[in-house]
Amino acid sequence: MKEVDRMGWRVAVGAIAAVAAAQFAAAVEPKGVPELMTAFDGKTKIGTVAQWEGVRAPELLERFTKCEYGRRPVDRPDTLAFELAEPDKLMMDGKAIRKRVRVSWKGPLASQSFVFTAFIPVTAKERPAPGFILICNRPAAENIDPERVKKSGFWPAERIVERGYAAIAFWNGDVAPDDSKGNCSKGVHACWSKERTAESWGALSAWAWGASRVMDWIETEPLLDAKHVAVVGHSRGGKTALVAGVYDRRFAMACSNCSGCSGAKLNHIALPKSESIARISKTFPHWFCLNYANFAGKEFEMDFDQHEFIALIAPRLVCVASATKDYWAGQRGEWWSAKLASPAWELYGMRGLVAESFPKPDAPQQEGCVSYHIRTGIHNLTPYDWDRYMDFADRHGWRK
Ligand code: GTR
Repeated sequence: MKEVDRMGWRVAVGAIAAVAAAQFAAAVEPKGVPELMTAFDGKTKIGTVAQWEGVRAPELLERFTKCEYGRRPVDRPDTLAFELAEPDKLMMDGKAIRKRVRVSWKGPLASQSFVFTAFIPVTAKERPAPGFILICNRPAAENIDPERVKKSGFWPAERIVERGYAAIAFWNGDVAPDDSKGNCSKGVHACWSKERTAESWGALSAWAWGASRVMDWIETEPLLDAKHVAVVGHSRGGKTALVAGVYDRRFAMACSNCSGCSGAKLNHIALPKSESIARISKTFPHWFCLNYANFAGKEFEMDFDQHEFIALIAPRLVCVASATKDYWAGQRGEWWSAKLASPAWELYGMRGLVAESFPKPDAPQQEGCVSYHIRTGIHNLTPYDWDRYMDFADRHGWRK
């Protein structure tokens, strides 16, 4: 390599590293963020729970439904049914009862079913157990093995049970395929419609709908404490966990791990290394309603943003988590959403994210009703993250 080329190469590498470092280390501030507590009419200020629940939350929910995640044709179908897919089994050295449940439904156009797994601590016989539902977006056989031959840090079921929580999981692809070319024409989408309109529900909404059907079963299961159930997901699953928490108020907590763009990440912040709406709506058009693509390149012009989506979960609990090397998810944007959502909790006399600034790695901010942590490492869901989610539930008395 000629000396001049080598220098050019060094300059280029240096420039890339500098952008990444600046994005993470420097205090990049959001700009022009839509005001959570001002209604879309630009005049009405929201200062009470009644105004929030009567005016602002409904108009925000409608905005996110119409413009981002799409409209569901149905909530709980009348035809919904549960049956044991296998007899119950004592597992994990006698510490957990395993249940395998098939949930089925019939829509106007087709029928469908899927099986999920629940490991319930045996102590639940004395007192119903709180639980965590994982929306698993990684290969099921390796990550949510019901036989526990394959064990993965993505779903440390033994650890979850040991800490007194039920570990429940299903595979997102069993509800609707994660297929960018499929145009939402299979799985649960196909049970209700053959056509996809601008506002039709995308895959994120469909997967979250699946989590709600698991919740329907939990409400029938005496070993489980349906009032203390969290929904957890990573990456596309982390976006889905927020959708589940927003659209189904039975979830007492939503844990959004490394969810990034169209999940926890704020759009009104310049993080050039992170995913954009243009990119996500092109690569994964099936995750959203078709209207979402209209916002490509318009991040700073939008009159709604993801902090407002998180706020819709108030006054329930939310966990947002990032990883130090996960620039694609835009860590500071994830933190800012958690921070800027917090006034919604304050209306209820509670606290949201109690933190003045972006934390150091591995120093969780868990004092209020919104938890944030950034773990050292890459884009992943790990036992460290799970422990923080369970710490937060413990803190809020879930195992009292
Ligand atoms: C990426 C996508 C992200 C994130 C991730 C995942 O390719 O750009 O938005 O969701 O996939 O789900 O693993």
